[in-house]
Amino acid sequence: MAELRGALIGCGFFAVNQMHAWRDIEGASIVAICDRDPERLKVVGDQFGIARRYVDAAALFAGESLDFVDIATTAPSHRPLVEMAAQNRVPAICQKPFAPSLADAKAMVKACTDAGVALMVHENFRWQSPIQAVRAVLDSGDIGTPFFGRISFRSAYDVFSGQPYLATGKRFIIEDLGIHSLDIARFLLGDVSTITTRTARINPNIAGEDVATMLMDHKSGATSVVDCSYATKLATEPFPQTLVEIDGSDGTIRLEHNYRLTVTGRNGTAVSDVSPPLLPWASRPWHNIQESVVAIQRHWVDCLANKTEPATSGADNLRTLALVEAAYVGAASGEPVRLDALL
Ligand code: NAD
Ligand code: 89Y
Repeated sequence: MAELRGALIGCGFFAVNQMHAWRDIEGASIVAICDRDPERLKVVGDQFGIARRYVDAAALFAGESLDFVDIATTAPSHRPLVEMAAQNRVPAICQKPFAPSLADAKAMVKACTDAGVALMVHENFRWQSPIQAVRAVLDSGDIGTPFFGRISFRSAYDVFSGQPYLATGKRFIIEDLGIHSLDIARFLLGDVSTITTRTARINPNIAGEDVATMLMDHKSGATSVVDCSYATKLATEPFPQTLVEIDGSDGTIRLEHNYRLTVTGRNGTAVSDVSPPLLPWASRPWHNIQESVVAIQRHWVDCLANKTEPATSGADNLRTLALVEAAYVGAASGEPVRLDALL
């Protein structure tokens, strides 16, 4: 198969990981980049040796013949950029959060469906190797049918120095980080019928909530708790580890600090180390996330080659984004929110 020609739009904080990952992946390469900030364009262009540079996305689409575009900007620009990709018949990857509202996200899915182009949300946390290890245990049947789950992310890591916009939005942790935890809950326990949410803001220097606790009824009958916090000071800072507890009819799964996986099943208890590899360009503690970027982008190339729908397609991600919307509605009202009414 000829190498796929991709372009990256948005050369900011996280895009550097995506550029490193593209260099690791066979079958695709980034031939052009775009950022409305000339400084960011120069930094990333020089770092990765990309000569074809654009400050305007419309000019990028007009000037390049592309097999896909990788949109790594923040949420406000996602809808216009995805719609521009659809108009130009170019398959698109879009960073999370998919859109500022579910209505925007639905319009983006429709635009790509109508244009007949693939759309994948860069929802990478489910691609982390420790989370994939938990999924593999569930698939093995060793713990039987899951009836309870807890997906937990508690930290006091300073995310604001790298991503200052996170401190200024009315919405913070559910939209930024909890969105990943909610997606992991769907990945492990299936779709959700009802969510009940409580939030708090502990850090006085930010605008949004930095603590959220969500109780969910899954359509399978399982119950889960998704809890996340950026106000939790621990003896050992676990960022960016997601901890998982699953109880099943025949056993349990525990993914604990330092990627220790304990499975108690029909055949007794097994403990293993499911630490992600430290890729040559990666740096701790981000290596867990960085490895998942390679995995999701490789999946995208496979999907384009085989004409299959990505696991985190735009259509799939509507269900994760609906959980985010429902969580904010429920946090404001104090009431449980049914998901079917939103989708
Ligand atoms: P950033 O602000 O550092 O970078 C965004 C870049 O996009 C900026 O350089 C900006 O100039 C550019 N840009 C914005 N609108 C544009 C437009 N219309 N055309 C061209 N360029 C445009 O942001 P970031 O921290 O890199 O975050 C980007 C996205 O990645 C966010 O949605 C964030 O939530 C997400 N993110 C994802 C993960 C993950 O693990 N999946 C981790 C961190 C951030
Ligand atoms: O933006 C967030 C994400 O997606 O992963 C971690 C993060 O960078 C900060 O919460």
